[in-house]
Amino acid sequence: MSSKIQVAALIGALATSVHAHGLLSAISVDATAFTSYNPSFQYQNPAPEVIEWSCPQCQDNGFVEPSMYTDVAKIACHKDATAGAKVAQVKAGGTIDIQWTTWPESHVGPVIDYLAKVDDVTTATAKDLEFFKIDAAGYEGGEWAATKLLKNNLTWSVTVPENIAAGQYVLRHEIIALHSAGQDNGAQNYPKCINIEVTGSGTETPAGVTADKLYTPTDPGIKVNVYSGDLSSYVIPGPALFSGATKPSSGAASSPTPTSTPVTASSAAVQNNAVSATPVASSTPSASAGSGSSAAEKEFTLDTFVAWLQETAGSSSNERRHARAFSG
Ligand SMILES: *[C@@H]1O[C@H](CO)[C@@H](O)[C@H](O)[C@H]1NC(C)=O
Ligand SMILES: [Cu+2]
Repeated sequence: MSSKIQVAALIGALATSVHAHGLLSAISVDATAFTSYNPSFQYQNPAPEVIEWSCPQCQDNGFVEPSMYTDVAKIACHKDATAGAKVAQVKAGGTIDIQWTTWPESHVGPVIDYLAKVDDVTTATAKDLEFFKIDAAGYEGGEWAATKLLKNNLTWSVTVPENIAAGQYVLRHEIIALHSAGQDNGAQNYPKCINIEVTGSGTETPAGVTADKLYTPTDPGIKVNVYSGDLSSYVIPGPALFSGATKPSSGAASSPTPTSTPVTASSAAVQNNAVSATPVASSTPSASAGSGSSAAEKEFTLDTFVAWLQETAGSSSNERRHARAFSG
């Protein structure tokens, strides 16, 4: 059996067992808990009314891909999402804690938050939303924002800018997974939208852009190989951060642990199911192709190992990037 076939078999065997993306599990607005949306709501009558936008198509916990970036209905709040029926009140300067149900360790990338001001969030549609960026975290202190979120009990904290005008806003919270982003159309956007009503005496009304203007498939922060090169120069995609935004508080707050090579997993991330990639990877034709990213320098968990193998093998179909049973 050739080494190529062995690797392919291994990918097939492992990939089906390790991918599971998240939904939001909890939303806490100024310490008040709100119910998050679940795609199973579409089968309930009446469907629960929540502050999060509805996405019946999100049952696969899947993603929006770069080929959809110009389709505002897809990239704004996930595929054809519609406005939540409820609104959470929050003081300007207040905090929104967003918790995910789960997140695969391999799915590294930035975490970005936007606001869009609208008259009535409960009747807004995707194309009405003009987003300005209030929080953006990429690769800092040797760690991806998505990894910080994962370590922080799957939670990201967003601070509502103190000086923005009172009124209703859609908060767009997004993880962009970059584990396959070295390939064309390989980035994966996981946007979630939440209705809030900001109170206070702020006066700023930052200009925004509709979601179809946020990203392009070739942005340096979208089409990027995270297994090589200097990640500390990673450029977070999207428009500039609103000048009144507060520094991200959340996962970004603690434990900067720079590592010698950007792709080396931190020890905290290496769990009991860690595998050493060296024996298998040395039989992978492209594994030793320079640039400080050879397998010998890395330690993997099962999940990050599969992602790395897939990227190295150059597989490009969604089926390989994502076990069908879990994510589509
Ligand atoms: C993590 O989140 C879960 C679910 O919300 C909660 O029950 C648990 O107490 C949290 N753990 C920590 C360490 O905060
Ligand atoms: Cu995945």
